[in-house]
Amino acid sequence: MKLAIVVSTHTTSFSDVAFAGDFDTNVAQVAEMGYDGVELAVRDPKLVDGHEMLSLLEEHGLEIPILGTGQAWVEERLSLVSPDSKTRAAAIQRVMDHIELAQTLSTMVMLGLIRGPVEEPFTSTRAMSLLVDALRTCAAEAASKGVRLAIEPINRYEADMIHSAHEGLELLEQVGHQNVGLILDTYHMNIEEPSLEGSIQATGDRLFHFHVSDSNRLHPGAGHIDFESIIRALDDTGYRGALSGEFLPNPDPVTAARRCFEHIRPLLDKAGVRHG
Ligand code: LER
Ligand code: MN
Repeated sequence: MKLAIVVSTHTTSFSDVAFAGDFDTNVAQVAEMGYDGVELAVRDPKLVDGHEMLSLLEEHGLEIPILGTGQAWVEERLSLVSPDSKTRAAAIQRVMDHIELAQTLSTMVMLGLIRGPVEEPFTSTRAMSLLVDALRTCAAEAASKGVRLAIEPINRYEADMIHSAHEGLELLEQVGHQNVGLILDTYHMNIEEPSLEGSIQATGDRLFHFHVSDSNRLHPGAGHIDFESIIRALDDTGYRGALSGEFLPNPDPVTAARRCFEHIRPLLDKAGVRHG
């Protein structure tokens, strides 16, 4: 397992990203701290030159486990289940753009907040059916480009649909494409899952990516989540992907990132699961 951290490619009002200022400076700092990779939070892939991005990150020895899409919802209100058909089409097109960038960067695309809320006059049944259709369209396009998609269950206070691993797995069944899996995030899991370790086991090989954040949305080590036990569960289930730090930038981005690294990295070493 490798240790990564979320970095926004552009400035953003998205609050759960530790690094959202100048991209080159942030990437240099993250590499200097010893991280293995950066999860790129990208509002609009058209603003990113994939080849330049690859050479910059290669210079720093950083990998890209996945591309985040949530800013397209937070900043532009693009939603895969909007009652407005033009907005839905724009959201699907945006995911297609992320898929194209992911192909250049040889990485995955995550689908969290861009799924969108259930808005009037739609019912949750109608929104779920649109979500399944949209995900099938995106999954087929991603499969043709050799890209995997990862859906993130998000807690009930931040999202209307797909709160738990169980609901995520049911959605995967409906979508019916093997290149679609789940991201689990310890912050959301702490709110929604009966057992964090049990849900990791239940997700098994459909677990494509993993977010680490403590129970209070601060860096790992600032709350009461037992990351040693989580890492053991990930290892037991055969997970070999990355752990990405996604937390509030408190007391400041660099201190929060350093504390995450100091908390998680020794646990990966202790468990003998770090492959850097
Ligand atoms: C995004 O990965 C996430 O976890 C959500 O809480 C959006 O902030
Ligand atoms: Mn997350």
